Amino acid sequence: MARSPGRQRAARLVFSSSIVPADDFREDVIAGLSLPRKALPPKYFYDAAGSRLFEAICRLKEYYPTRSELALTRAAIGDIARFAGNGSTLIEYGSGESMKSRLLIEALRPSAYIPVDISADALRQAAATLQRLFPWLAIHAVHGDFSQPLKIPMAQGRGRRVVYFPGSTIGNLTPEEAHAFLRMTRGQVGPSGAMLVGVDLKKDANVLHAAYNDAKGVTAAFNLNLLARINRELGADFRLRRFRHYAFYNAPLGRIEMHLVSLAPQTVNLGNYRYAFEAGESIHTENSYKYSIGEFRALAGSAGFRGEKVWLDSKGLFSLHGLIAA
Ligand code: SAH
Ligand code: AVI
Repeated sequence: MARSPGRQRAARLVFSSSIVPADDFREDVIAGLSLPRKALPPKYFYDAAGSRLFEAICRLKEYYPTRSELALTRAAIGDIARFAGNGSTLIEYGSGESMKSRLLIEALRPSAYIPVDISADALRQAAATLQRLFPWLAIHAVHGDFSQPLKIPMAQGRGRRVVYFPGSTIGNLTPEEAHAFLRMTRGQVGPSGAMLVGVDLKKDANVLHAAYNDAKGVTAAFNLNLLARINRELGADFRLRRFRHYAFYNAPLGRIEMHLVSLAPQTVNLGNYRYAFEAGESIHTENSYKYSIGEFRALAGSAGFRGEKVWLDSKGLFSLHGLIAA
């Protein structure tokens, strides 16, 4: 007897969380603000408000990475699907709204799709939308943090394992962290596995500067939301008007740096902790590394992958690397 569509959906979408809502956020904020050069981990941008702001960034005219990666994926989807293999188990890290994944799911018809994201709200919404769009697809959404060793529920899937990591989220890791992450995924996909990684390319610093300093101030709001989140969740008393978004391309290190700069001498309280800021002192909130094709292939090679394919958009702004286990 045929199952009702409602029951079918319920059976095919599983949500699990490997994040213990512990004091990690508080501890990381205290540790970061206690450094001689204050810094906060970018993974904390993504509460519900931060995920919405990031989605707004993706639609800005200055923010070319999303448009470029979508265009190159559409243009090369047949080749990308052949590379990854039909019926694979598709694991996506930092899946967010799973926009690009839709193209892959249509073309690959994976045996299971396992999106992993630290933002529970974005993940739930994306998984529900995908389940409506692809009722045949087994989805196991994992609320998790990929900067730590993570167990992925592979049992649902069959076929080759393919890790998808679009958006150049790998650029938000230091090269050392990216190396550790690639080693972890190499272990997860095994000797016959593959990986598809979206990587933003080095380019004219003016183009980069505009992408992280948009005219509407959405990137500034995304950056400042980190302080708003610390106020909301940890009861700190950051005065947002006393900090300004600052982003620039650090050419020697090949990365965009985002900072929040204190506009005046001030102190900020978080529980029993008190942090003094000088005028002009900054909190370093994000790096976004840009890699040439050769640089990224060397990094992937050092972690046990071989660069087999690379696809570019027509303007040569963004790359998608097809890696296979070496
Ligand atoms: N893949 C999407 C979204 C990129 S934004 C795209 O290409 O447009 C980065 C995504 O990674 C966000 O959804 C964010 O919540 C998630 N993320 C950032 N750090 C993370 C971490 N440490 N663990 C898991 N997810 C993380
Ligand atoms: C998610 N990540 C790749 C974005 C980037 O471009 O580094 C985050 C972002 N930060 C500012 N704008 C977008």
